[in-house]
Amino acid sequence: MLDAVIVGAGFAGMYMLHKLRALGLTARVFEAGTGVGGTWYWNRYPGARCDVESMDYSYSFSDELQQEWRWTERYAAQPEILKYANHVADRFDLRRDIQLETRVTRAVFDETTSRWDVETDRGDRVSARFCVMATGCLSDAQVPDFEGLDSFEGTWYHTGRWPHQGVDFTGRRVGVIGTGSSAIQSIPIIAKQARHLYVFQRTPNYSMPAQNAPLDAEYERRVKAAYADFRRQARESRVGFVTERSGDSALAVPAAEREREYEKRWSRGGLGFSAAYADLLMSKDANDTAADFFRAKIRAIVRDPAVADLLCPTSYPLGTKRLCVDTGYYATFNLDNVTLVDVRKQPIEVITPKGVRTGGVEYAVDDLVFATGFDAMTGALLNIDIRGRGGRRLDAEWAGGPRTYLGLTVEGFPNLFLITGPGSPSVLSNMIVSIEQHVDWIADCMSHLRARDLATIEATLEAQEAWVQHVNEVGHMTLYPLAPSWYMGANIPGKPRVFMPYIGGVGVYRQKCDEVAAKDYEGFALR
Ligand code: N01
Repeated sequence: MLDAVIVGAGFAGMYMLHKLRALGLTARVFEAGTGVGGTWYWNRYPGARCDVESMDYSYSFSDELQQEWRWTERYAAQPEILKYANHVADRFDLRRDIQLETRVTRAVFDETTSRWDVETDRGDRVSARFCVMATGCLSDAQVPDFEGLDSFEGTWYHTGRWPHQGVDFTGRRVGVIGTGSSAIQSIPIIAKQARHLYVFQRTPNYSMPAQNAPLDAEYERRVKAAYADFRRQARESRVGFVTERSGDSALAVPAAEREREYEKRWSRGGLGFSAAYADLLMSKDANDTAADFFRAKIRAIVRDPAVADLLCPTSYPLGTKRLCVDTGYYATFNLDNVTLVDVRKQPIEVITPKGVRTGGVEYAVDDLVFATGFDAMTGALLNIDIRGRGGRRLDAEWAGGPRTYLGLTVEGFPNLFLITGPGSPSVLSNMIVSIEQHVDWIADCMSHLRARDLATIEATLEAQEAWVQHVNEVGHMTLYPLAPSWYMGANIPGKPRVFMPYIGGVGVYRQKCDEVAAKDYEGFALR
């Protein structure tokens, strides 16, 4: 009889476990992988690197941890982040409550006991008062249903399920399908190894140079000397890290000044570009100024004008699909051994035993890399058969898109918590900041129930409907819905088109969650 089951041992599940132990609660974590680390355990593709800076993308809950850990680069690479996750697991003795290689398949709320009955693919059956989904927003890797893939005689990979021993593409002909963040990071490295690389692009992306570098020791010292304040500012910020944010309209400044601002941000690198002007994600005209700047950059880097043209995004505003961050991406298309294949006009027809056919042409490859993304935000949750009161099924409740209260809870599913669920800032933020906020809130909520001797907490339908509407309204005040992005569910055939994350900002959202708790969990039924 456990107090809590936690699904997933990524950054969310590990911190949740640590926090529950501190409350004196018993918990078991089930994790499908052979190790901890979540995203950073699975995504081992060449070039995998965080696009939030190391000093920001790390836990803040332990000052000893944040003081003692030393990042080597401005943007940490996947192996280093995975090492950090393992360090945390050891340092806080988490492993004894983490059961690896175990996938949760079913979670059913029993109304007679007010407990969750949880089943796994290993035959475990456990009963817990609380069920916490720390399943990740981008963990359900997707390989499109291409005809002929079974017949392919080479080897194929998905970036999000990369072999642990790595892959050496030296001397091989490789095809990469997709040009999102994962592709954009891996393509420059694969191109250096491969005899020939074919990049199959359906939609070009806007990508910023990372301008990665060894971590500046003086910067590290300054941050560590005032880490508490640094973290506070991140928590109060819009996106979970502090970036120079302008309050001006892009259209209110002279073109030359705007150019200088964009140029400054381009040289600085990273995700801060969209904060250059207050209306870049609100006004199409403002956005066009930034998109034009990007297209000019692409044309200046890529020598072949026809290739440059293909690489220039034109069909959606900058930033409305996740902005990418790269090292040498566009310049890779100047290499003789790299060919960009447009699969927009002529989609991939079939995977043949020898390669990929599109537009009547067969591109022969030895290896295929699917950088085709994830069933984001809802995929991993709905892969579990989750049933609430009266046998209500989560997949049926969400048939028209996810519906949550605060992105944390679902009406009809008492004592079920989602960490960084749809309807919370999650993927629009520094994930670790959002994870810590949710874990702290959930732990406080559990303490509250204990102190008041209450069995369950459940969102009311009224509060949930109002929240869903609010999330939608603010989403639709922005340009985001103009892009067929995974934020909108548009990358998965048949998935409802709903803007899933909450764009109100990390600081504002935290305040709302705190207010709800302070008002005796307003919008919830406590029983
Ligand atoms: O996946 P994606 P990702 N035929 O969905 C293409 C985070 N992340 O793994 O745009 C041809 O972005 C698809 O084309 P289109 C980050 O939040 C972070 O790259 O749908 N192409 C697209 O180009 C990111 O946004 C980091 O037309 C097909 C690509 O596959 C998120 O994870 C690094 C296709 C999928 O791109 C997901 O990124 C990596 C088809 N049938 C990831 N189906 C960092 O921190 C799909 N595509 C740096």
